[in-house]
Amino acid sequence: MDDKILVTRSSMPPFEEYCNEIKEIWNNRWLTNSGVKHQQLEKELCAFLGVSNLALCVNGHHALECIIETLGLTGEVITTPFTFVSTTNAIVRKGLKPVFCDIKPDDFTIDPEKIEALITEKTSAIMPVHVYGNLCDDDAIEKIAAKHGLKVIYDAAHAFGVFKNGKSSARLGDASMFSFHATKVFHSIEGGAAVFRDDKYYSLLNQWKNFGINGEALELFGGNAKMNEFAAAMGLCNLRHIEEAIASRKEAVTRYRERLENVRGITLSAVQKDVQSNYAYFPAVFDPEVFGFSRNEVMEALAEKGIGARKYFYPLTSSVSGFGCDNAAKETPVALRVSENVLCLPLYEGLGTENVDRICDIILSL
Ligand code: T4K
Repeated sequence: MDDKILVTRSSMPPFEEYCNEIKEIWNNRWLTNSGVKHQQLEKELCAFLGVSNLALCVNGHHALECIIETLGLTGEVITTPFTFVSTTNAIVRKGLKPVFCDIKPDDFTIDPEKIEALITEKTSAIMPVHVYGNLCDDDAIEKIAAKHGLKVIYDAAHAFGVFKNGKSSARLGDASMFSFHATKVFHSIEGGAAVFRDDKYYSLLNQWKNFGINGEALELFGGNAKMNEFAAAMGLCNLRHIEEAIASRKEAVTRYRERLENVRGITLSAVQKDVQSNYAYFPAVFDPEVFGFSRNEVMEALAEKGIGARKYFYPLTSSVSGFGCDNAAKETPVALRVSENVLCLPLYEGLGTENVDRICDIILSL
């Protein structure tokens, strides 16, 4: 058993495998700007995700900003406040207004039944989040988007390697953003990617991520969001081990469910039918009235024993001052309730059932 358990722990390839992967970079001294590792990783990720285009970026956040720029979004974007603050920040930083929609209580993704009431003549897109790797109700969302002529951009930061009836999460919507941060199921230390339904956007995104440069022409006010070769090399190594990583996470999640599924006052995320999960996070919602302890008390009890659970996601991103959405939390009551009661329990490759049992023993002996 591990002494100290944090909410997650980066998966690492064998040390020699990474050293071997970076040898070529060392020798050719080509360290960034679409080098050989970058090109190879884009190709391998396209094959893994079943897509025809994928642009690597320095991180998921900048991939999302570049997608917004590439698609030329304007005005208002309907999204949820129950996410990592990056989603909302990207919208605001690109000069758009986030309009917050509530989430479903069972899987914490955007509630499609509440979207249409939020559409105005200024709405240009819907940006749902596949939170914890739970897939949004894409059929319902895309029907609404088609009816109103809106783009759909998924924040798929948590959904790498998730498939629905064999179809990859990367093939939903007009575009998807993935995060390859060190804390994710698949990582390249820092990193991210943009995927488009329409291949024509791939080269435009590459322009946005590289100062707007197109040959000798300077056509856009782009920034710098390029992935370097050492990050791409880490991605290549980790991709070889992705099945093992997911299988190990699945073992831990299965054990958590066996121990916590039927406990009164604890609600676990619904298991989605037809979805092959990546087991990215393990959220548990504690009802203090029924369970007898609040999630803060559970978190403190775990912390006393060296176990770091985290409040992903608290507070709601709509509560950030300056967004001009002061009442938003009241307008998304489900998101507010989940945010105030949810705790993500430790989950990572190699956590093991013994550690899961130790965590559950602490929770269940409160
Ligand atoms: N959209 C969504 C829905 C997201 O969740 C995220 C990122 C994004 C967009 C943006 O994608 P990126 O631009 O990041 O690619 C972490 C991550 O930094 C962030 O990537 C992630 N979401 C968010 C949910 O979690 P913190 O502030 O909680 O990370 P930190 O440093 O407290 O680390 C958490 C635990 O992870 C540590 O206790 C130990 C472990 N860890 C951490 C690091 C940095 C490792 O094992 N290795 C490491 O290198 O934000």
